[in-house]
Amino acid sequence: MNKFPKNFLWGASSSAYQFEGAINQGGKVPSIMDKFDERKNYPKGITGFKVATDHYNHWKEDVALMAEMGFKSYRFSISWPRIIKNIKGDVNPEGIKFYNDLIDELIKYNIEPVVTIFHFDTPTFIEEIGGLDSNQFSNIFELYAKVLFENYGSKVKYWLTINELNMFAFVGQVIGVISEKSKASKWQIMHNLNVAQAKVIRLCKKMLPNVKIGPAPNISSVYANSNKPEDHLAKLNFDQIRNWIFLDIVCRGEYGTWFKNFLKKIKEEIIITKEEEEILKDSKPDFIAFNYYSTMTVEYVSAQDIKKTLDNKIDQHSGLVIPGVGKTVKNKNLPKTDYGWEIDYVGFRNTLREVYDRYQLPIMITENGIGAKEVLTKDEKIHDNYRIEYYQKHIKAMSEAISDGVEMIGYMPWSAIDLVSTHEGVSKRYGFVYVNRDEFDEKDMKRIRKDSFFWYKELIERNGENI
Ligand code: BGP
Repeated sequence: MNKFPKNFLWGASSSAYQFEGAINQGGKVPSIMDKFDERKNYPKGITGFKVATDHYNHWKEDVALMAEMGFKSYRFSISWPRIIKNIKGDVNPEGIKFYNDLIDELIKYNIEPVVTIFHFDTPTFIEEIGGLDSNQFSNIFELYAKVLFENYGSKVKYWLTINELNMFAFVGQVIGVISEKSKASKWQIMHNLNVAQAKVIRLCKKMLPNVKIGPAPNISSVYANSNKPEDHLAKLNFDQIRNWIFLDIVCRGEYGTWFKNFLKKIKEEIIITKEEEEILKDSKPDFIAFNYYSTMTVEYVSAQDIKKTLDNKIDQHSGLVIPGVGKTVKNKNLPKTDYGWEIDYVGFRNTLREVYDRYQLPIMITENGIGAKEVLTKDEKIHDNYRIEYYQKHIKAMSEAISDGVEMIGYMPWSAIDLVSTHEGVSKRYGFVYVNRDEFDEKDMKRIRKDSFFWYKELIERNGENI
């Protein structure tokens, strides 16, 4: 019982713009993230992404650390603006070489590369065609993906389409992924991304029939705050809006009836062409990858009352309010991280069960983890027992989901090495390896193994047994 499969992909994750830095090196063109910290609503006192934790100049050392931990896989994203130079689609050879070298180095250590095609860092040249608002977005995205498939298709067996397409739609402004110039509704942006995702899945199947590709949304069980029937209804509706519409469209090829009616009710329209309908039907994934941090608890509030009850912290896990449907509330049964995210390992098992029951596809976890403020001890150590405890409980919950019957391929928590948070700076640390820099003092970027590094290494050696 509770056995992890023999070839289980133990590893960890990162994303290009949060890890690489080097925004002006190697022929990279600007991305929407390069100047995120110069926007009016960017929180004060925290760094942006210009230098990040300088993986671009430390990649060999970083891969060696992953190999030392015994990683079987590493999930990272390719930076679109490092690969493509302009709207015409001209390719940057230096960018191609950077990821070729990285992939070769991983393979040298028998680490399976798991590649996210697009993780938030839209090149600014996309604005020339109207950015994510435009129905041309999917064509430009497809051209970029083609370059990746041509260059890395023989070496990369696992591809992920778009990171957290659902968070793009819901908290895009907070995590900086939506341009300030954008005018389209969140639902139209969601749809444009869904079409882009479908086109790339279809292209992948055509060009690389032997590799596997899947989506990577942020999914979590939703609880009703009470046993009031209205709260249960809010839960069912939030399930749809937060989770299922994003997986239904990619796994079943269409938006469900509830969602179509909901759009009519709120007088929102998404423009879907006949051609898009066909593409969406014709592009099914091989597996589901998802990111899991926390569950969501909701209650019903009427459309009239909703303004009075707004929670002012809006991010990936709180502050979601949908008029006439309900709003997120705190779950008093759950402890929280330093940054206020609820910790729910039983919820992890529940979420795995729900996703598997609904779609019956193998599952890969591409993010899970705890963000914490950490300070080096005098002898340069990080005693992160809270992280060990967090992972121990989540991995145990995952092993229980396996004995419940869920088919799991891999676990790649966030993050391999410290990097910069989407909107809370570099002090919100997630890695197994500490990087010696502060918000504005870049110091020496020295890599230092945390206590969790040694714990995870041992866990991988035992293939998660006796967790
Ligand atoms: C997910 C994103 C990641 C990552 C993580 C932690 O939503 O896919 O890019 O950053 O959350 O979130 P944060 O950086 O906001 O702490």
